[in-house]
Amino acid sequence: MSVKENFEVAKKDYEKWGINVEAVLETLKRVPISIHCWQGDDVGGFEVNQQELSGGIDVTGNYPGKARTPEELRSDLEKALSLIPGKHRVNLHAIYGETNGEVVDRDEIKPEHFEKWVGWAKEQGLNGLDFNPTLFSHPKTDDGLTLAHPNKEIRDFWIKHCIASREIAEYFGKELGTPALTNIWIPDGYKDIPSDRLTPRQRLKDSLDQIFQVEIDEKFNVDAVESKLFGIGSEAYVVGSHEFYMGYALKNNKLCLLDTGHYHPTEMVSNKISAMLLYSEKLALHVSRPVRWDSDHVVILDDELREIGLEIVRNNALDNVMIGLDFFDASINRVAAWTIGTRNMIKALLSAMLMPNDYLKQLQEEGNFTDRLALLEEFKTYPFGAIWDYYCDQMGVPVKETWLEEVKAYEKEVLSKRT
Ligand code: RNT
Ligand code: ZN
Repeated sequence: MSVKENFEVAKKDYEKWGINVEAVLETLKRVPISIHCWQGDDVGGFEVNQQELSGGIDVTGNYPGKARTPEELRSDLEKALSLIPGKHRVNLHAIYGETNGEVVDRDEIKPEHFEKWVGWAKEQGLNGLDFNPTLFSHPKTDDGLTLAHPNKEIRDFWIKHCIASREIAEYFGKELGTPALTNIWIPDGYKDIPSDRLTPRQRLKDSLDQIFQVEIDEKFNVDAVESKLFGIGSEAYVVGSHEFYMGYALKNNKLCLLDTGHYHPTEMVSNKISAMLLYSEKLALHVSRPVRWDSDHVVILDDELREIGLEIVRNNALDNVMIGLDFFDASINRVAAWTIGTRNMIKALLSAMLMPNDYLKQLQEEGNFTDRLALLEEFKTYPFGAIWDYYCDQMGVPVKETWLEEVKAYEKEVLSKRT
């Protein structure tokens, strides 16, 4: 049977439950995922004085073919984008600017260093660009502290960097007609039990206040702050914890960015979305996959990803949750990593849209937990794959695993020639 024939049969199963499959696919088309550029080169960036990755994050593996230049990174992104259905965004970090061989320190970065990215985004018809100041992999982060540093000069340097970053994002927003999300994540913390948890947090709060004092129209830039539980070298204490940023964001009208790898192992981001959206119109995600000490494995279609999809979809929050990805794996083909993770994110949304969500809510309200559990389980084996395949086909991207052949060909022709 063809993709279309399979679809027609599968569609009937969903229609029995009042699910309008065609309408679902129309909605799905309009959901942008912000794809992180840093999977393509192991969070290296293109600074002239490139520093080793730091900040308590790590990339393991040495799969050949990582992008060495902005051109290579854009070409790899284009390949991945051609294998992912829909119109998406690209998320840049400050270290991905292009300075023409000139040394430009982080406090001096300007929109002009990102002109090529903007030109490329237009040419590719991207949904938009997002941005992140880079407060790691720099001599001024050597002791693991940035915006909470005891030394004012160091704090001021990073404050300047964050303001410069927001201005670059503003430029993206103006050029591309969609606000860029600027997400601040800092590594600040301590390896061992602190003797003062408060003072660094007071300093971080003050630094953020200074950064956000510079007003930027929300039509062009929206700010987010990302918390973390621990990192390598900050095992005992992280200044920017969840409570810290949740309080800060709510009080100052900023977005909380929840990274799914930044919580205790049994603490789920899916459970936080409905709670946070009661108090904040919007929130942002870094969808990732924690595995033991690492928070950044490639996203797979696991229970938590599906649950995140459900929470966004059944609460009508597609316009309220800015979905971004954050993983980096250097042990597999990097274009494949992007493709796998992003396709999975979209699959999770689609599978959530193909559930009788209103009826399931009603069953819960009526206390009919038997029917609820039975249906939730039966829907797991509904012919979701046939709908997904048809969607890919309609969107002009490879169906099923055929995308892998394209990645292999690209590896042979392009990636394997890089040394
Ligand atoms: C680190 C944070 C942060 C980074 C990126 C590169 O734990 O998740 O978002 O992964 O900024
Ligand atoms: Zn993150």
